[in-house]
Amino acid sequence: MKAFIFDMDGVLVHTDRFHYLAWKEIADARDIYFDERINDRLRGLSREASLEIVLERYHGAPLSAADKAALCAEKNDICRRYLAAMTPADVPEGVRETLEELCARGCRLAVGSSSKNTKLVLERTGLLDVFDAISDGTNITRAKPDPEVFLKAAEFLGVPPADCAVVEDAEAGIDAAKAGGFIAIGIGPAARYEKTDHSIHEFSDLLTWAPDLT
Ligand code: GL1
Ligand code: MG
Repeated sequence: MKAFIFDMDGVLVHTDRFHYLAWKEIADARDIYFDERINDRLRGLSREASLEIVLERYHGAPLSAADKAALCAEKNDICRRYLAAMTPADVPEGVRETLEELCARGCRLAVGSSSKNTKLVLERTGLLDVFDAISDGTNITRAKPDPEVFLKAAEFLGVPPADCAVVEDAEAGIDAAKAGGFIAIGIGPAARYEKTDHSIHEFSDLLTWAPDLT
């Protein structure tokens, strides 16, 4: 293992809460039933794919592509207000220290996130400089469970997928990692998923998997 590729939302930072609140506001305003269980199905999916799941409970007039684009834009505006208010204090304990230790051991580090707000979040939380490469929703055409976002991250790092571990909290992300030929490490909900190669409970547990390449 020479490199680690991290999903962002739900792994590096708990922005999943902000995505939930934004979708909840969109849904409530239109009498669409939405709860945390439905929200769990959105993990790792693109904004557009998430909307389709939210709309499963929509019973109003048919929506055009332009209506759906407007809903996605409105959700993003709400969400970005939360994301823009983030600070380094929003990085869970142990995350920054673990990333720095992986760096010190000579491991290459990348982010692989479907989010188009990846750079905003990493800037606000002071994590941007820790990574050698960022692959996100702005450089892909197919979101997870397609492996494109991780394959691009590996390409940016110059490390073959078989030598990279992907760290994910979402089943869609574990599926993407396996489809791309990566080692899949699951945390949170993905730690209980049968396709996960290794499960961790704390972010710092990664140090037990990380080689010292120095
Ligand atoms: C999109 C979705 C989010 C989440 C991220 C991936 O982010 O909207 O709910 O699934 O992808 O973690 P964004 O809207 O920031 O592009
Ligand atoms: Mg995630």
